[in-house]
Amino acid sequence: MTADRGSGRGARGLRVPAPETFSSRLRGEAVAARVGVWLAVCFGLAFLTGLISHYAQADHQPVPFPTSPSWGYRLTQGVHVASGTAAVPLLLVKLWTVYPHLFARPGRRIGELLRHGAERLSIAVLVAAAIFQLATGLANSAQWYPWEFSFRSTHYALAWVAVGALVVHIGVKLPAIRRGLARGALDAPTAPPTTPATPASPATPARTDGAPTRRTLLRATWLAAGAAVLATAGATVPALRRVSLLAVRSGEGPQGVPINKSAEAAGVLTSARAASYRLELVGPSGTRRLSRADLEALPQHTEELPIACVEGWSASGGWTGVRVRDLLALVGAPAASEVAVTSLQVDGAFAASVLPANFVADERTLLALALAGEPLHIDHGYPARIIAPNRPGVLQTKWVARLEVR
Ligand SMILES: Nc1nc2c(c(=O)[nH]1)N[C@H]1C(S)=C(S)[C@@H](COP(=O)(O)O)O[C@H]1N2
Ligand SMILES: [Mo]
Repeated sequence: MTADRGSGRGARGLRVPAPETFSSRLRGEAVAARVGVWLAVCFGLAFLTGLISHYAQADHQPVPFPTSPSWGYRLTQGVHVASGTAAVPLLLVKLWTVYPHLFARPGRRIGELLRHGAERLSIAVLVAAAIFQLATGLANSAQWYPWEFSFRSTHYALAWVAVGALVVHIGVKLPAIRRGLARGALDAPTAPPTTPATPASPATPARTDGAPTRRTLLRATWLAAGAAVLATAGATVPALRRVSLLAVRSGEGPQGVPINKSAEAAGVLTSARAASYRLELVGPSGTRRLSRADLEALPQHTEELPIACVEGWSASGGWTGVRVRDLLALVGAPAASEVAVTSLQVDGAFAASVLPANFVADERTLLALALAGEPLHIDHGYPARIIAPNRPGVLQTKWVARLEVR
């Protein structure tokens, strides 16, 4: 390494650090590879469960999303948010471990410059997409939307970018990953990232003073990731509720189920309580209008089903109401019909949804009138709401005004 490449002066005489300036022996391939493996696991899990969630909300499903198990979406979305949360401390440690590479200068040869530039660009895409995914996902689970774009489509598109860049990155770094994971790499004295690891020599201990070792750094990293998951997982795992200080939604809420949007926020306080409320049923044999008393007079069924919000929280409840398929029979429609659901809520992205035919045919799909043995709380969708098994929370439409067979 020549002196002029080791460090240099920028255009304005600013001293630009060289990778060698960063002397912490904690950095290097051993830590980067180990943290990287877990980052890849987290991003892989988040990607797969994200695809499931996206498909469950898609308008056109070539293969219908299944209604069983009823807790399936609750599980996959819980894993989605937990893996994304765990990835936050992992990504921070990983970036700290490798950022001195930012200051590496390539040689002057055109081939070297091009290779260096291409590698830099792919890393920039990966890091930007990863930070974007974690930041928007975290903000979303905290119900904070400081942006104008559509969360779902943007988070979905960038997921492909992040995973694509990740696959390229793993491919390019495979030799470094192998070296980093090799036995002894953790204890090697210092493994300058750009040269092959020097074999660990027992005569040269990694630790010369009271400074933390790589093992300590890794342990702290796993602890931080675990703590991040525990601090939020209570939003879906009842047993963890008391340790989940950061969980956005706990078990609180009327009738034991949290609330995302109140009747007041949805602007339905008056319409939902109006004595003139009628559920409009539209089917092949015409239109019927049913009051809440009419609905209560129909055969009632109780199902234990979760509300599983895309934001990661979920809660199970005992819902009582009329089977949607029984309602369709009143207007001459077969049980396996697609149904458009409209809320009393006048606007808002969740004011309408579609029940696919297999969901309508499932006898657990209810127009719920009661929760936990009491009439629905107005914030849970009084006078009537949709509750179906294995369905994303956003589609469990509250304050239902109309069911139309398509
Ligand atoms: N009309 C209407 N229905 C809605 C919503 C809404 O904003 N408006 N929010 C949905 C979302 S995002 C979730 S997670 C569930 C929450 O139901 P809960 O408040 O009864 O727990 O309702 C769904 N139904
Ligand atoms: Mo939700």
